[in-house]
Amino acid sequence: MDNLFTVAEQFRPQGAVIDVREFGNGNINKTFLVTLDATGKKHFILQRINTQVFHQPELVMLNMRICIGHVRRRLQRTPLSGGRRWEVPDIFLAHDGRDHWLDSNGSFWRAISFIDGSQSFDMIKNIDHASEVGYALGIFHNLLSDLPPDRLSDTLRGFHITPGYLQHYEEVLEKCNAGKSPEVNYCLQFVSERNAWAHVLENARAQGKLRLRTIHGDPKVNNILIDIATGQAVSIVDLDTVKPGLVHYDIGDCLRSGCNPLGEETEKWENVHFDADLCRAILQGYLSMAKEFLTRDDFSYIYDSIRLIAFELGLRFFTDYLKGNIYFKVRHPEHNLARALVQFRLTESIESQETAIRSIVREIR
Ligand code: GN1
Ligand code: MG
Repeated sequence: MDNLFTVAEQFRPQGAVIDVREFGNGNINKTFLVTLDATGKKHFILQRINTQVFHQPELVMLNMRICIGHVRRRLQRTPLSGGRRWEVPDIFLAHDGRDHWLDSNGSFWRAISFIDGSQSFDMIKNIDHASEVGYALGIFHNLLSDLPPDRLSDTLRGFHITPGYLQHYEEVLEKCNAGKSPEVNYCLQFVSERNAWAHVLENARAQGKLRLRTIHGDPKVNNILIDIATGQAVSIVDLDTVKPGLVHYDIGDCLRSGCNPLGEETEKWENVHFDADLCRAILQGYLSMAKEFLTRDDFSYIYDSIRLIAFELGLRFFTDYLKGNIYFKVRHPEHNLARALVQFRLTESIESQETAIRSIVREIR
């Protein structure tokens, strides 16, 4: 890897680079915060895209540009009500005018602006934070609701198609000889009991009940930036997975992340639970912006989407554990197993509250 300062300097910074340090907790790409000696903006974000995951990073950048351009035009025409602040990152160009830079090893780098006065949290803090997280996803879907999804490329084939993850899991399982610890047995059993149901969203899509839209793909709590001064959501970042999909993937992902107060990295997986009050707050925030474009069928699959995306993420972590930790970055060999246990425990908690969750959806739709 080239010297990080050299990489940062490729993006024509308005000042001398004085610091580059790792930033955030991404599981796929590497993210750095660059600090400049400048009178104007003092920071920007530098990222190395994991090209083992994103095989066509140029298309990731193109999707991002289309999406940012669309949101900017919409906001110019109709600013958010109440003069609310909403930001989209700027993409910095490299010296050759491109939106990325390849280093001598072929690593793919890009730079975007840092949203001033904002911060993000790995875990949900309280009810107000939850409703802001939901509101942010609602704004995002609302602002992109008139962008035809076929304008965007499919930059990550199979992303959130649960039956595909199941098939991959079966293939991995056949080849690996996982030690049969009680935790591994729990996971094996957990997946086998939900095999048939896991097709629920893709079946609904095949039946024409749900349709593709432009989605974020990864609207978890720490991708939503909160204004330090007002506590309001000001941006949703990590636009790598913006592509055609079901909004249900996003709704499910936002809720599985936002309603798990212990967070997805907790070591106390037995204590993980799904908090229905946080769920109500997130959905209230979300639906205040999304009601107008959701259909009756969309509403009827919200419960399944929450259960499914928690299950799916558990399955993805567990498969990666069985495969030897290829996809998600890990800090130790059992890390993906621990993450899978968290998501499966969360799924169980969601299942045990099905009636309550369905009635929350009915109450606020
Ligand atoms: C990955 O890299 P990061 O943290 O933004 C993953 C998401 C998962 C998430 C779980 C492209 O996102 O799907 O929900 O980890 N992104 C990809 O934390 O697979
Ligand atoms: Mg991401």
